[in-house]
Amino acid sequence: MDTTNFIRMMPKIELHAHLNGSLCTKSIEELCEELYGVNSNEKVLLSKELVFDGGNLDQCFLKFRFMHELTATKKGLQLATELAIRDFAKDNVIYLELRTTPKKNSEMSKEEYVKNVLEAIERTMKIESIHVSLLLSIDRSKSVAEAEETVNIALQLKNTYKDIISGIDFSGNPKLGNFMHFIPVLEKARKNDLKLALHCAEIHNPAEIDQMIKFGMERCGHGTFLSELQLNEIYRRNIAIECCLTSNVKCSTVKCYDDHHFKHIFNDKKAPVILCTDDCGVFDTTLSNEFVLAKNTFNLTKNDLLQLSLNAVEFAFVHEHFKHDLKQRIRHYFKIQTEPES
Ligand code: 6MZ
Repeated sequence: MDTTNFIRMMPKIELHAHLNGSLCTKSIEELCEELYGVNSNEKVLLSKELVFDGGNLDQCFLKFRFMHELTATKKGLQLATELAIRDFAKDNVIYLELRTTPKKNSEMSKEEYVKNVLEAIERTMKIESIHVSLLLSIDRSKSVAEAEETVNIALQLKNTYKDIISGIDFSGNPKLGNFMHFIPVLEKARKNDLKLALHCAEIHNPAEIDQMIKFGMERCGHGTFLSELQLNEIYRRNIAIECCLTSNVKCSTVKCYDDHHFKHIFNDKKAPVILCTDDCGVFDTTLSNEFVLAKNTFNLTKNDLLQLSLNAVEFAFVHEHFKHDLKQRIRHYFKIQTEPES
């Protein structure tokens, strides 16, 4: 089996995927057809709307407006959730942590938004062989009151959906909002057993990065601009770094793949690394593609691929017994695929 196929068939773990960024062109077309009944010419135009060919973070954030329109109805949101999960399952992702920002609109309150996503997750898990957890995202460009509402919804629904709701993500345009203002809300989440995945060091902002590391988190999203001192602290605190190669290069926070911080952090064992897609629809990628990219750019061995997969399990927001199952499935795949056929 060649490496690309080996990676494609490999049971994978995705821990950093924004729902509205994870709709591929085909899913967007299916959504548009279902919601508006658009014809094929219109579909081509819509696909062009979706994919982000490259630019800066601000330009990338404009893309989400289009997806947010599509998921502003119960029908659109549920279908989008199903389609996103289906695509990860097709790529042999066996455990997915999806994250999304609860949004209020004329049809739904924020709580109803979350309930619709949860319903779609439960339904899709019965059809696809994938386990899905949900992180609720705090958008740092919005108010602290909105963040508080999001944490309260997570806490309220956690009892009913205890195997699905697992934590809080802190995301949104990193140039906006002040992290310090969100500390009391994030502290409340942590005190109530919600795990934290914070977008940290996606841009060069040393003071904020120090504040975030000091506050603590289970996983650091991106970690692009961590200094050596900050990396040492990340290591000491056993925080994993979610590396999103295509996302960083397309948003120009990293110049090219060869220069990606993955190389230093993974090769020099600076901190546990996890490979993730971020927004596989917007960046036109898959988790398999990210693994192939990493393997080819950084000359990874099969052992490295195994290590990256096991890192992801170790830092997943799930119970120990489920981690054990996931690790067994991954190890089994590597064992049977690397042994010579009899
Ligand atoms: C920070 C990002 C992001 O929540 O509507 N999001 N936040 N950095 C990134 N790097 C490119 N990519 C996506 O999914 C889309 C939302 O996720 C966050 C942004 O807040 C974006 O609006 P949901 O499902």
